[in-house]
Amino acid sequence: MKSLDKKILVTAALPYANGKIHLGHLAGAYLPADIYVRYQRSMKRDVIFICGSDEHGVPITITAEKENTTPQNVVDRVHLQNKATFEKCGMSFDNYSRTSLPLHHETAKEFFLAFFKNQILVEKKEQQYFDEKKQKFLPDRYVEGICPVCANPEARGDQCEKCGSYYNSTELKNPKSKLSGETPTLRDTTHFYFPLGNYQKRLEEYLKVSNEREKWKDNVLSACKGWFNDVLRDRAVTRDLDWGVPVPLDGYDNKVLYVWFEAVLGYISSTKEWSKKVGKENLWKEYWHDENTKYVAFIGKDNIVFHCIVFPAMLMAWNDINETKYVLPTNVPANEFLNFEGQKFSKSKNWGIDVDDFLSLFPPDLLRYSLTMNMPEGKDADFYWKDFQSRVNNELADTFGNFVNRTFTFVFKNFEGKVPPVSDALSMVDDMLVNHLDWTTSRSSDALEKYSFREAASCIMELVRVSNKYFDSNEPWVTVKKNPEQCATTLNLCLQTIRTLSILFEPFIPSASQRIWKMLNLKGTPSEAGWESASKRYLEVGHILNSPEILFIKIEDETIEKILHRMDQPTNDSSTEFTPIPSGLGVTNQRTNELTNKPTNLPAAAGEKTKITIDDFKKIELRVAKILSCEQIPKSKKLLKMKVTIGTEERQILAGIAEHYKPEDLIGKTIIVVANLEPAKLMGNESQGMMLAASDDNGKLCFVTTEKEMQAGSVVK
Ligand code: B3M
Ligand code: ZN
Repeated sequence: MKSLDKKILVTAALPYANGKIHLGHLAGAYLPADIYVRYQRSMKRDVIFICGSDEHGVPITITAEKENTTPQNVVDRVHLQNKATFEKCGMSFDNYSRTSLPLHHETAKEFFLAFFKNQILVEKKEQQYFDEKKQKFLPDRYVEGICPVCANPEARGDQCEKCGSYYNSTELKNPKSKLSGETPTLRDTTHFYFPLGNYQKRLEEYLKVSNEREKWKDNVLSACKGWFNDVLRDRAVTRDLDWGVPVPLDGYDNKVLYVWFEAVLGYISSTKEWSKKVGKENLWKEYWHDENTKYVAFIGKDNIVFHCIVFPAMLMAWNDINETKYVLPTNVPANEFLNFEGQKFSKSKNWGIDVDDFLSLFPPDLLRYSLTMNMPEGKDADFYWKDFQSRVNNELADTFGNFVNRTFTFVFKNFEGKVPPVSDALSMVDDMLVNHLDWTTSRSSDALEKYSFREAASCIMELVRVSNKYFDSNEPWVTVKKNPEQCATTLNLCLQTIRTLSILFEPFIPSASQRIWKMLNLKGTPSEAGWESASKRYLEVGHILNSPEILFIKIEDETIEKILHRMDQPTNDSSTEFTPIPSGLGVTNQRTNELTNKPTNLPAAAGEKTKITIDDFKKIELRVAKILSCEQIPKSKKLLKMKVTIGTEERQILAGIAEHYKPEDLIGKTIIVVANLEPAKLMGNESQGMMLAASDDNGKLCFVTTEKEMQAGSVVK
């Protein structure tokens, strides 16, 4: 283990605030980044961990259009949702910012203007697809068509997901507007371009030198080589859109900076925000403007070109024209993809599981551990529920949990719950265990320094296996009578090993580690004790322990079978099964007449029902609620069961909207509920309230929400 004085800046890709974080995102960028940062903190190094929501770009405006709301509403909701998800799974960001903040806009504009004034950018007149019906330009994903390279019929305007090629949307065959479905026309427009080619030589040199200083991952190097095989083309840094960072020049209304141009600068603005929050406004400069800073950017493989080529080139361009220089990434340890049960995660195909849903079933440590052991470090990997179950049961519960539990149980039974004395003369077997503590600490450290997270975790789990063998071969249940001194030594060393494991496992399974720390009755946290103290035998003889608790509960076959069974269920269910709808006041399910396009589901006239007084109305307690979790009720095609918070308490509410919403699309949503309705039982489940909804022209039930984000529990009147 070498000491390191320099500052460490760690960033993790800013997820788009248009959808939930799934297991693939976690395994690709966030989990490795978090493990790395936690390890560096345990090494007592000066490290900061920066992330935030990427709140601009076409994916977000498209989501807003789909949801018939504004991009701001989408990002407000998803930002909070993703931030909460990350917290739940233990991501220890120092700052989680948002690119819609003025601070970020200023940062992005500053870069753009510096490039513009120094004539780095090139303005080009060009033709761009335009939707005549909607009177809008169609940048990026707003156009779909046939891929010019592989003929994929569903290629997007800027990139083909099938073959990975990037191209100009005018190269697409049979283009269609995503807004209207019509064939777009071509219109003149102007855009600013960043001349990436001018930096190609220096970029190649930068990668070569960086890789010599600290080995870069082969998958990253080969992706970059692929880019360098061609001459790097100029890249447009503006778009005809009204959502994003406005181009800060007169006469460029309705143009914004291209999301990738400004999103990478989000790392800088998020660090600035962190500086402000900790009350040291200039602190961010000590990380970004010090050439000795070690800057590690964690990303998934689809972001490689932006982080290894585009972003460094932008920083080079800035550094060429400014006194204050930015540090370039020291390493970009991108992971490959994680697939789910043999297929790509896909929102549109409803394939995969997001982190929130996962955490409603299992605790975060189980997820963190299984994803680490199966991390797509060098090549794609697959998440299988059965693998997950066997890792949890065999490794966490039967191996690790068992070692901790048998040691504590034995110490409580035979040594009054105190750390037993250790003999001065250790046996060879004792020595081997003690040496293994040292060896594991330094080997896992080496693995983490080179971003080999699987190797590090496997090496620590190997120590658990060695410790279990040590316990078995020493037979303390025999020596307790025949050789009490030896028995005490065995248990002392087992407890010391548990302390070691608590420190070494902390970056991977922080909450289990902290619970062990508490069982050991130690002050502070494993990380505060520090990695370098891990192999030291710091538990004092006679130290009083806390009683043991079960660390990991095994996952039953039945639980996994149920999950697998649910995955097999078709999502589009055309059955006519009717379940009473405990949601929606006066809602019918009549369909629209598609020929006349007239809404046919409205009641004849409003106010037909018996008049009620304001006092009657006041009897109904309407509250703003937030959906915390949501699932389909087995065997029911219509009913969804959700847990909502109404501020002061959580309620279970059943709603007959399964044909209109997927459970995962409802989590995090703000709804209105009748909070004082008599509880009712539907298909064996209690519903403690009713959700308000209305039918649209097509008979689709839409839940009622508030115009702006509000606190759960607010009274609706
Ligand atoms: N938002 C793409 C993604 O979520 C993009 C990353 C930005 S990193 C500056 O994968
Ligand atoms: Zn293609």
